[in-house]
Amino acid sequence: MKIDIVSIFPEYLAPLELSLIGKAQSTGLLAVSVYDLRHWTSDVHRTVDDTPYGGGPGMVMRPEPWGLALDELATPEARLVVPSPAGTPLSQAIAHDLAAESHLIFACGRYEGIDQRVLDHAASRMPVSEISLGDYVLFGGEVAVLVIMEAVARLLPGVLGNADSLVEESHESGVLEAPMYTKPPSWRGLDVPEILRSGDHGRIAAWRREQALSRTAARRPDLLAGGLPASSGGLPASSGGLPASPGGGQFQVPGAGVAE
Ligand code: JD8
Repeated sequence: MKIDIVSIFPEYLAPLELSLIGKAQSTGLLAVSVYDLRHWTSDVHRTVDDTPYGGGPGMVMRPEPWGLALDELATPEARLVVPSPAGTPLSQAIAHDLAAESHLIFACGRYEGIDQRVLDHAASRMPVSEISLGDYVLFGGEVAVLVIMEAVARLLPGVLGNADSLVEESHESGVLEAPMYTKPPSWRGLDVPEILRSGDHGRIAAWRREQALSRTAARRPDLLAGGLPASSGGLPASSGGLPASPGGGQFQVPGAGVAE
């Protein structure tokens, strides 16, 4: 996958050289290039912002440098990704969609944002995705690009050590993960649940499913609003639970009331 990132703070993206994304670059799974937007300015002050039309606080990023940058970086396969608090909330499904692309161009905004005509013009020659990390306000798009890159890169074949771990995880299976434990069996008076040391994989799987569902019901009932995700394997027999309801609809989670 080819990744181009344009920012007025290119050093903010240095963490992409580290760890698994750094390794994915060295093995050729990822080709990441980071550019300074000021490269596409021509005035002595290398100006990238100006006052907003219609008044109001702050500054807006000028269209000209962005237009020249995208003229140079665009390819027939490219998708433009613009982090924005007004974007579509990032999800595992969106991460999968982006992971299926061959070329992503990330535009990191700052100030009050990027002149809207940059996105409108780009949309005339490539798909454009405005994506938000969530309902809180950041200084700019750089940290959002780090998050999106991590969520996407780990879905690329060969990036994760064992792709198996992708299957069980939260948001991939539609329910939150069960609690995890490792050695020692007892720590500061806290013991690992006996069942996990029983070796009875059937009971362990049922326990983990029950833990995942009760956690999800308690912390993220919104994830269960459409019924139990098929991948959750339904409720364990011990909870007298119903099988996963393919089309969603009625189901019962211990103590969680009936979800409409
Ligand atoms: C891009 C400029 C700052 C935002 C005035 C503060 C994403 N989930 C998210 N929250 N905030 C952002 C985000 C913020 C950005 C830019 C993304 C470019 N800003 C602006 C509007 C209010 N300042 C984000 N993804």
